[in-house]
Amino acid sequence: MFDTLTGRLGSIIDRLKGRGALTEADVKAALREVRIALLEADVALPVVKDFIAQVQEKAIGQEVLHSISAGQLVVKIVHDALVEFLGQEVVDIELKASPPVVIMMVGLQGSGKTSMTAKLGNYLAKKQKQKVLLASLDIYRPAAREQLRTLGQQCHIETLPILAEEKPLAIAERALQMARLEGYDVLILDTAGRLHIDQDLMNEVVAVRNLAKPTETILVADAMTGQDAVVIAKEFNEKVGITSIALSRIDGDARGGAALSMRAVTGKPLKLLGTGEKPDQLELFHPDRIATRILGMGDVVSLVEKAMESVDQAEAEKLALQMQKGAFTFEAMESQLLQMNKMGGISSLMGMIPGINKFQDKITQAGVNDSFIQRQIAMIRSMTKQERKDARLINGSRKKRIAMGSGTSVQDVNKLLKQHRDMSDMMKRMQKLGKKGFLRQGLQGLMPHR
Ligand SMILES: Nc1nc2c(ncn2[C@@H]2O[C@H](COP(=O)(O)OP(=O)(O)O)[C@@H](O)[C@H]2O)c(=O)[nH]1
Ligand SMILES: [Mg+2]
Repeated sequence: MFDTLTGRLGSIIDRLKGRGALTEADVKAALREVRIALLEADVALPVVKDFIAQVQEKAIGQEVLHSISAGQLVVKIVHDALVEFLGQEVVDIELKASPPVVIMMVGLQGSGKTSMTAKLGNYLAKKQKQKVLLASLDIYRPAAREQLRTLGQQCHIETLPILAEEKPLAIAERALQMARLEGYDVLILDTAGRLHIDQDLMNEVVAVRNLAKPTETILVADAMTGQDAVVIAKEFNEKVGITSIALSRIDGDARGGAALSMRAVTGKPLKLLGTGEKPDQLELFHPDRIATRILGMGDVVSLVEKAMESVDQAEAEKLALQMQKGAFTFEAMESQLLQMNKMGGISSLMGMIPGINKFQDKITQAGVNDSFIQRQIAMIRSMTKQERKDARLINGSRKKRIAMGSGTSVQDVNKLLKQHRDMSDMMKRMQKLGKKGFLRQGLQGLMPHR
């Protein structure tokens, strides 16, 4: 799946060859391609719009490193946004409840529920060492229950014995009893589906839910589902309340849009992927792997990551060298500020520093935020070469000029100068601490004191 998306994004790389910061025009042009690619991949329109808006916000103004192209950077940004959209991390099937933990599979007919029931049962039994019971509540489709029994037998998982003429609720009741009496850890209920969403189906599923009180209600959907994905996901989530999503048939030629749409519309995590008809053809959902698969450009993404790392390292070493000479110039200060920006700005840096939460209020009070950093960079850029090397040159009229040039005030320039003094004092003290200590203190040194 995801082939068209991959092709589209490839052409973006070729076209965007610029250096420097990404301009709005660059980003807009690239995002037009991304938009078409997502629509071609069957991602629902409202989801596409949201996604594009998010990427745009992140991309504009990003600095392009020398060792990569603007196109490569855009791919990396799109990749990261995809990961965020798909849900950052792997979420396990929830088993924290008193046994038997009930898992209910819901979805349209033919979506792959019965197969997914067997796959999940097999996974929980083999990988998580759970004692699993499977039960089919599908009395409508001929031989639906036998289908589950056969699949169960293939992987040596117990299924509820089949009784003729039994209604779904009664089957659920009996399954619960058997699971309790015989000490099963997990009971998976495979419900019936209809070709289209209808009220009877929903009522039945809701009744089963109320009786069995599942810990997980997993919506199973065919990965080939196109624009319908949004309707299906919304409907099941609103009427039944789902806890997670499983996609079947990702081995087919599905374009993958359903994954993005369903996750975005429900906010519920994707957890399982069916990769074939057999009970062991199951993958846990890894957002980063899928994002990379969508882009088909894992190599580009890791290239950009490496480039970012090495540039940071080169910059840090250059700074350290300047520090050793005892000179903390505005150039050094600027490059430190730029690095902060590159790492996602002050807010994301804060998120990465353990224990920083305590100081969050103070930092906000002091007016330290991303636009504060931007203003500082602007002021430094309005200085002459000499001024950047020697702060003592900056007198009253120069301050006025710098303020004018950067769209700030003389007061702002004074603050910057004070901060630069504080930082260079600190840098001198810090030389003794070594590089690690320097980096840590260096960040703190950016905050205005008092
Ligand atoms: N290739 C492939 N076929 C699948 C997958 N999941 C289910 N199927 C097939 O799709 C058909 C319908 O699946 P089933 O589990 O019976 O759907 P249900 O009606 O929702 O229970 C069956 O022929 C399955 O073998 C999958 O991940 N890959
Ligand atoms: Mg079925």
